[in-house]
Amino acid sequence: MSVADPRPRVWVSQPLFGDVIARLREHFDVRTVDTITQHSPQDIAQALGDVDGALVTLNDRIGAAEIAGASRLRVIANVGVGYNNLDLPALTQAGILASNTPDVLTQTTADFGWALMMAAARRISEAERWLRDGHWQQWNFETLLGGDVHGSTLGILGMGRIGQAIARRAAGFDMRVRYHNRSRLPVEVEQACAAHYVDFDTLLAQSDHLMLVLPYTPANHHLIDAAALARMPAHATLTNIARGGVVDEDALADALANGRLAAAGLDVFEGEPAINPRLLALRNAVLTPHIASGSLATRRAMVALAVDNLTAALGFGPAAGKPPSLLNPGARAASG
Ligand code: 8YV
Repeated sequence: MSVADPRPRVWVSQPLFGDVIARLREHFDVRTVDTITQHSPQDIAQALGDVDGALVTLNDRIGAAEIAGASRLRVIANVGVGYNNLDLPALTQAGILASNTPDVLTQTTADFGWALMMAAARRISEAERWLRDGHWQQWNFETLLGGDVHGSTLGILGMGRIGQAIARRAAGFDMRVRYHNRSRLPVEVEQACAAHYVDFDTLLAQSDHLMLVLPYTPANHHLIDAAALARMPAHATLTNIARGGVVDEDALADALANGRLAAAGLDVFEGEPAINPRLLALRNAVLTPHIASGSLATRRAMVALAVDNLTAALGFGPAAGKPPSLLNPGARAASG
């Protein structure tokens, strides 16, 4: 008969770098899953039912129903800087700590946003498909002409860490940078990014290349709708590395199909991994499978930070009691 492990129990919802996750075994009884799984709400509720902590990803939605029976649960460590998969007020009210993984992915994600914008503006995916499909019979001066990135105006919607990292890249391309954010940044930060604050409508109207980097909340669901797209110049591109729900994809497909917008670079989709078929059919949409933070080093660093958060929240490791990126310190008060 095996003796039950008396240590705190943690659940790791997806297979993530095994050697990084192994660090959890120093302190905890760790439950893992073998294959990438789209857990049902019931499965999540069951998995959380008898653990002290969980390490989850954006595919795992955790709200009041999932934690209702989780009497031991003290922490949810999310792998990702975005945490719209978590119902933070519900977790806080239940006294459950939540954490995310900021900073470690900032530069990698900014690199990718830049690449996607460049690919959309310069028609890179479209050109490669065209070439592979055997259309290149003769060099032609007017083949696949795109829009310029250098010297143009970059608009950034959402000027957090990643937005600022993108703005700094623009200096090397002699771009003007405009941004809109919930709140205006301190002047020193604006100067460091050479970015000018404008209102939302001005951002839409002035951006040759608009980049979405804002956190997804119910308030900005379909913020980029038909009316917003109609305010953008027809030669503009739209790049989304935030969350798919920020954009009304049917309105975007209309704009791309009828020449109201030059191109889009999309790494995130409202129903991902399902993709709006209209977007799939458009030659001027560059589509990637939510990989903006996906360099090997960064994805490992994200999991490592989530491990640190989980370990510290449960009172172990060098930062015991002080998770490095806690989202809801108020949960402590709620749990008394
Ligand atoms: C992650 C992301 O890959 O950090 C985020 O918010 O969208 C991506 O970088 C994803 O969240 C992994 O769960």
